[in-house]
Amino acid sequence: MHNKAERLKKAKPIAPSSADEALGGRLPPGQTLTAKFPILHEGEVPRYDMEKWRLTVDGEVEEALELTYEDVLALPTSRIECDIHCVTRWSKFDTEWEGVLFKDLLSRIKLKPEARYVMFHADPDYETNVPLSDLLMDNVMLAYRYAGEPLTDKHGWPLRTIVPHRYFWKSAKWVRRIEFMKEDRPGFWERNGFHNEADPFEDQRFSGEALPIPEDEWTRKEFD
Ligand SMILES: Nc1nc2c(c(=O)[nH]1)N[C@H]1C(S)=C(S)[C@@H](COP(=O)(O)O)O[C@H]1N2
Ligand SMILES: [Mo]
Repeated sequence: MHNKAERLKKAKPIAPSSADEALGGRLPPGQTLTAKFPILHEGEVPRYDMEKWRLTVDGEVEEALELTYEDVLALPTSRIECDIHCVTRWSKFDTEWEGVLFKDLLSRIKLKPEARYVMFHADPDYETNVPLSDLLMDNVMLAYRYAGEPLTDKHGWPLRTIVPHRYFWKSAKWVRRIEFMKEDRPGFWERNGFHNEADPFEDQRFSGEALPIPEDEWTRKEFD
């Protein structure tokens, strides 16, 4: 008697089968939404003498670059809005960043044809690897402002990367060197049991057996 559309119109609203549906498919599996901004890193927050600070771009490039902070600020500025997802199970929606799109930096560099992967080197002694093809998207950036303010030191001032479509450990705070590579090489967490690709929507957390991270661990960290 009724076609499907009619039936749907008459049906009482039903509870979404999962919280994720209510969130419009934006929350990856196993993640919890937070409004606060957790602060996570290994080691101490670095301090800089900005006169001496440089961003090095090297590896499979025709000519290596050494950029001062002024050089970085003089590159075209863009603004992005994105959701971020940490492997310790927190996600934060609608974060706003300002900085230089990776593809705008790339347009200033002559890559060697062999360049296919990138290692981001950061303080203190942090590395993370991403395929070059992944960095060409419109929302991958070297950020120096968050939510309309300069980055705070704990969130990566003076410069951090934002790679929104990968778990947040792929977004290096305090980035100092961008190395283009022929072959892929694992970074810090990638060598320590975490997934090389790290796609939150594919639940790519670990390279082997799941590591025992307590589900509420992130709630005990520092926030702002
Ligand atoms: N240099 C550096 N960058 C880093 C890390 C780190 O330990 N050192 N931790 C990563 C991880 S695991 C996460 S979740 C995010 C946290 O960024 P936030 O403190 O701004 O939330 O930074 C990433 N970038
Ligand atoms: Mo993380």
